[in-house]
Amino acid sequence: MRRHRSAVMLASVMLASAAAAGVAVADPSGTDPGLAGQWTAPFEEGGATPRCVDGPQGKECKPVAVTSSVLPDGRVLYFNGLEGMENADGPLATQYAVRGVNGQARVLDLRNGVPTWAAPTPRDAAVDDYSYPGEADPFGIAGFPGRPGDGPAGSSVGAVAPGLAQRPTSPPDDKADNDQDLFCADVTLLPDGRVLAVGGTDYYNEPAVTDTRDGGPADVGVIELGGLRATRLYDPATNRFTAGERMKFYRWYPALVALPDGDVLVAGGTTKVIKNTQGGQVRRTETYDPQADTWTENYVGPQSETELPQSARLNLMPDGKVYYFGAGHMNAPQFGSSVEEALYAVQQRYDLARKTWEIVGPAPAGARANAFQVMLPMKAPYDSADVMVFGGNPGPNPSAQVAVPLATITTVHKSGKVENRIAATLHHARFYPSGVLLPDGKVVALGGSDLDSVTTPGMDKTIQVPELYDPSADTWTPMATATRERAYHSSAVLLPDMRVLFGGHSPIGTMYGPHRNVPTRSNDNKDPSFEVWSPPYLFRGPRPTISSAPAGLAWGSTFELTTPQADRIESVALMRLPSAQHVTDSDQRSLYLDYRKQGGDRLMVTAPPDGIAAPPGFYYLVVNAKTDKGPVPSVARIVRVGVSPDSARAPQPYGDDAPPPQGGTASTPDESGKLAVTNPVPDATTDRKLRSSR
Ligand SMILES: [Cu+2]
Repeated sequence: MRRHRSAVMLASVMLASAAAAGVAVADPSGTDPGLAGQWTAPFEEGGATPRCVDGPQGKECKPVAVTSSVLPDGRVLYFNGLEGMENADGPLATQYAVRGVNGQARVLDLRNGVPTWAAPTPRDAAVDDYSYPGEADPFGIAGFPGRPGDGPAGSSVGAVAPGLAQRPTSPPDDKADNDQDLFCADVTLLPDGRVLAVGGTDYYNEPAVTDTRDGGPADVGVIELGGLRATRLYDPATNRFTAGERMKFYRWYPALVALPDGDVLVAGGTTKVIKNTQGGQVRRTETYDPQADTWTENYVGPQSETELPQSARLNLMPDGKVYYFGAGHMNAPQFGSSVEEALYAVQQRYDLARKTWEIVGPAPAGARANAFQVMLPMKAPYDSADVMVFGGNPGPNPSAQVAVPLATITTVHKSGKVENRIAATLHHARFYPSGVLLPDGKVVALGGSDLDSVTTPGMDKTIQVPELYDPSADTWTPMATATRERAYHSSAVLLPDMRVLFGGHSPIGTMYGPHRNVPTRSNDNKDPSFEVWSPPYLFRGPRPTISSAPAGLAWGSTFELTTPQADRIESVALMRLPSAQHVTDSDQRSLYLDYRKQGGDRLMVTAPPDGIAAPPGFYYLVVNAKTDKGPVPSVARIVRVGVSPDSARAPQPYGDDAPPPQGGTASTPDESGKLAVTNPVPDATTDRKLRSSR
């Protein structure tokens, strides 16, 4: 404990100096696309049409990209968060559990240069009834300590009275249209190309005194957000969500990691968010086998349990272990606090074979609330990897209100040796930023805001200037300013044309009431639009092209890649298709492959050796050509990495000279707020009628 406290003190000193350094730097003009890149105009589903229409549950608004996954065919699956919050006209604590509804998903297609949208079936991914069939709880609204592994309470009760503790803390049965919200689910792309979404939210008032949708005079109650055991699978081939086997534990904001054998690990998450009786998060991990559709609880003893923050940022590292580096969601005192949250400030690793956790040492800047984490590119033989954590606000709960411009890098070697260092300070402090790994090895930091917008929503100011991190020089360079304010609940992903799709913004209503813009602070309204950034490397002349590459790369094999620019190629990058749950994307990884020139158009390229370097699944294959201004990347071919080769030609969903998307339009930035404020919520009579007719 003593050791831990001194680490935290050291961290605060470093944070203070980092913040001071960040203030002095001016913003760029960002006018030269060759230096700062270039943004498209914002575009959204339906174009510049009203964001919200009247529906059975009140205002139905266009979904926002809180979470985005690139599919193997090059389209993008995204889904909303905090759906229905536009209908609040009073305190969210009593209203949102009644007026909130399941978030919707959409598929965005940019392959032909003009944005188009499709809705999956069902559009809110409500494929199972995830709410627990409200059993009588002897402890009343306080809830009952859950099963062993569910927080310190569950595990300690389980140790002395195993029978008593087997009953999970259970959300009661309530409104059917908001007990399967995708909000807070983590996502990963499976080796077979389906998207796995795990966890989610069930909203209910507990206690619920009266509510307007059941004909009551007002919404009176106290909100609860229950985690879900949900396993949802989206298949791009059928455009459908289906239900997988449920997890053993309820998890709100869990963390997923793709494993070397194609399985997926889930860790952490909360059973009940507001009136948590467990003293912490779910402490056990589970492993999903996508082929068998089964979850296995990983438990061999107390060392199989640990305390992690919600949405813990995790990465599979070169020693084959899954690491926690000190970053996760940490906000108000209540949303996910833990009696053991000192553990949030130490680096931990999980041994997949032994199923045990181990403390590695103090995180370099203590607990990092709401920071982004990204693994930097690896080079063959992939025996060490750097992970950068940037932005956020000092944790643990209750986290500091003010965001910091701090970046740290942790190196993990194959031997298990771990080294930490402080990286260059960002130009802007960023709460809830996004980070996207680019094919030239740089990382772009996007969005976020200056204050913790969970604790003081609506009071923060968005950072619209992206910054580019160059790992070889350890520098951050401001880029062209984005058009829209995208902070809390936005997401960014690398597209197959090596541009960056940046979308969404879904804040909590101002100070937990209706959305209202506070002068000089950010636009507090939801934004369903996207914009696309063309990085500076697209302004360096003609792009190289890949004429052919095999569709399937077997680990450890050598394959032939042909490109007319073979003489000018300076690197071959393999980048995993991104799946960004806002502020975390454990899938992002980039490998520079060894290759040799064979004469003519041919390069002989060596695939990664195994699933530790490259977990099985879909990757962008990109060649970078040399210019005197720096590398210029090709458009990606999409390849599948794993046990088996596939000599079919790798598909390329975007054309070689794909221009940025054009022709889309978007509604005005504050439109959903105007609607929320000027339109009354549906009255109870109308609402009941609509509900009974469904
Ligand atoms: Cu969130």
